[in-house]
Amino acid sequence: MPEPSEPEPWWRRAVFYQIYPRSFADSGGDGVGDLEGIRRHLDHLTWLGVDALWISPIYRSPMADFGYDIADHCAVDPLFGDLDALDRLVTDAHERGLRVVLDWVANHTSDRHPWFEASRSSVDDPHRDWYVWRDGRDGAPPNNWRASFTGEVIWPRDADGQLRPILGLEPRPEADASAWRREPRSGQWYLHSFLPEQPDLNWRNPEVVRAMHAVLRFWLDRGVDGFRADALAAVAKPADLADLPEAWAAVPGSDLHDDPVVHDMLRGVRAVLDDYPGDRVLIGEVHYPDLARVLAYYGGPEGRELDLAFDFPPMLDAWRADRWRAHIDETAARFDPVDAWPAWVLSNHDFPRHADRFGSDARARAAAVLLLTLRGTPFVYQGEELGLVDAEVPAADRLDPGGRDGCRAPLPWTAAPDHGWPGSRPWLPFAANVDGHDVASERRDPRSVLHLYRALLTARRASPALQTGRFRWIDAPEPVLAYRREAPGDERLVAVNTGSQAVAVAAPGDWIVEVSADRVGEGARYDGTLGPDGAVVLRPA
Ligand code: TEU
Repeated sequence: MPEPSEPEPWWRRAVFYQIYPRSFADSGGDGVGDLEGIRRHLDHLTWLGVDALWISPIYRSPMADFGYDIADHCAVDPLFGDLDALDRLVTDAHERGLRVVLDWVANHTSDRHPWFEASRSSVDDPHRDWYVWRDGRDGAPPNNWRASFTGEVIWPRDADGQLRPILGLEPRPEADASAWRREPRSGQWYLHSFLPEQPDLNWRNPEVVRAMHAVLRFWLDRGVDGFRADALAAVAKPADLADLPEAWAAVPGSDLHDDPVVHDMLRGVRAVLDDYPGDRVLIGEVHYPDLARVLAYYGGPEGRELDLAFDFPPMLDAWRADRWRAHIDETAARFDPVDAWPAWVLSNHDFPRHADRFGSDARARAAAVLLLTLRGTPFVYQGEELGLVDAEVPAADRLDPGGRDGCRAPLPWTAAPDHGWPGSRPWLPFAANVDGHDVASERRDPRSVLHLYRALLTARRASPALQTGRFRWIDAPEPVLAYRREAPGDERLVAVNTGSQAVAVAAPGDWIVEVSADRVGEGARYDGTLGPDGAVVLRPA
């Protein structure tokens, strides 16, 4: 633990809100969200009570992967606005006390990035070695690695009681699943862990390191508060690029690599951030099923690396108390001894929303109580505060090569037919449960999911115990997760019923219901019973 006199870095107390900019708010009437749209809706975010925004990529991009394919790291795509719009957004957010974190895609660029256009132009080009080029094997790709997005998403299954070891994509037999593409001019192949339009950078080349540090400084100089580093497992490819074992043949290599090269890379990035005042944060997407490997990305004796890494295994698991208890225990057992701080997340722009996965509005409410009261930094994905499920996108209308359109539906601001998206029809349909789940309607209804999130965020902000306090389980029957959060002079008790029967949960002492998932009984004494899918935050009477 830090010395008591040492202030906790801001990001330990913060609640982050992920903005997927295409789908947040549109100021231009073209059906795609933009930076000015975000700026105009900052009041929604301060009213809600979040502390920091992570904005998915806003850089110049041909949009093969909707912005995760960057063609110019230091320009805003015209769809989203321009640098002035970004500056205005950062300034206005800061004036409201909101921090702004940008996405940083390290593993690859767009194939239309000038670096790659130079690299592919000739084997002698100075940029050739900025990317990963190899000769083929008798006309076949250099190794057996597969790219992401070549088939259907595999889900962790409930029935076998185990989290699937890897979440990946099932190859379609007819698809070109290889992570390599042959460039006719030289006859060599380039590596693309994701789409062919996303060639992988070679992080062993010091010029790539220097160029990327300059990119980070460009944004840090403009006042951004840090970065969310994309797809770090993909960066960690072994130097020999050897075949993967046959058992992994169907899994994208980007979900498997774990080479130390990524740790050098992250220590370098950390040094860049540490040149700037104010605890600039580095959040990593380290998509491994194994927490021990994720923890290594916080750094070690050779230096600090990430501040936060998403804790994905619970996100991809079922809504069951025993599973969540095991994940929470494992996270504490690994992270607490080395004072690493977890980042909890239920939904993001890559996976079906948890209101869908967990199967009901009531469960999504209970899950919100859990998310916002665990020890660690929570991330809220835009729209989960409305209780949105995914949009139903007919096969013929699908846009995303990874099949992820559903969770990227535009945020509904009003109950009007255009839901606050005037002008052209939004780029994707609205969520299947949009009726009654828009911001304006939910703001009028104190029992809405939106007001539940606000109440939880208000309670959290007022309670040192909920923000950074100790975590201790209390006895409760099996379908219930019950725990104390404790800081000097402050404590809370949380109980979350993952089952659909009412259950008695004794709380030792005398407690008042501060927040209740269904908003019933708040302010009253806790009576010792949780309803079906019930969840409460209790404060001492
Ligand atoms: O996702 C990368 C990632 O974590 C993969 O493991 C991915 O979830 C897996 O292959 C299953 O599809 C990041 C971004 O979040 C995603 O939107 C981008 O498409 C991807 O990187 C490429 O930049």
